[in-house]
Amino acid sequence: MNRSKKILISGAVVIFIALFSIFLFNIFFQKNIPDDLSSGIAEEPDPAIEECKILDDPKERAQCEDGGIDAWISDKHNFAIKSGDPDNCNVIPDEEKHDLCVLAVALDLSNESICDRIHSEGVKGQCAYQFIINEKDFFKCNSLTKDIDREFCYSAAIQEARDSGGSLCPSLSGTDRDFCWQIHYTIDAVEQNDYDVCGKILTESGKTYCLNVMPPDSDKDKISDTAEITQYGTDPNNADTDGDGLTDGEEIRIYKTSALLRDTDNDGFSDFEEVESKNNPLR
Ligand SMILES: [Ca+2]
Ligand SMILES: [Ca+2]
Ligand SMILES: [Ca+2]
Ligand SMILES: [Ca+2]
Repeated sequence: MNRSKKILISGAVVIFIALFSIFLFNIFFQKNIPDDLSSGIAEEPDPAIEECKILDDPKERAQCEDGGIDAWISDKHNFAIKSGDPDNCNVIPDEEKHDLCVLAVALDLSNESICDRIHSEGVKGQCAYQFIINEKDFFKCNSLTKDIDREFCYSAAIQEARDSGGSLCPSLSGTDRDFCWQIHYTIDAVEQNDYDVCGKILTESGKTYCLNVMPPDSDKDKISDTAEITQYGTDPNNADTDGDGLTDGEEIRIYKTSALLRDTDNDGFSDFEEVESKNNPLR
């Protein structure tokens, strides 16, 4: 084989290897390249639109695919309420969402009999419960089976009477009356953020209930732990932070003196001494 033939063959081999490498590289690259690089933007299916597939009616499905399933359901709710017809909820295939749609119509029309069209027992109970709460009738609350529901119901009835400037409690008797005052004063205590209001409740269990509803006050100085830490800088575990004989609660709530200084006005007499001797501890 002469020299020029050798060069020709080596050249052909080099070209072959180069072309084969490009071929292999292409196969590898096509396989491993992420979809979104090889075909532009990724086509991830939108789950909200995927869910629209459960709808048989092509018109509804198209409407659903427009904004997703949640927007579609919300549209159906609004339409059912606007039309005042719970049958318009029937287009919603998901049982619970259908039921909630019917519940919304029942409440909007204040028509309790519509609750009967709800399929699931859970939502049906919720519908009836809502009507009892809305009636704000102390005695009807008794028909609720869960303690927490009954309490909420009583509170709604008592609050209603308070809002119209009166109190429901004097019209009741026996344990109903005691319970009514317990709720009434607990609402007052929370509203006024005043632990003393709980003391107006006659039964011991009622007082405890009220104090449990109020925010925790570990040292019982009538300032909540949170307020001591974040608002006043006093010790939540010491009723008299500055040790002057007046509790943190008395200083902050009654005498407006500093709960951190024994002698707020720095006149040589402690806050306690001035309060005892009826002098002004502030000047
Ligand atoms: Ca406290
Ligand atoms: Ca304290
Ligand atoms: Ca003090
Ligand atoms: Ca003083």
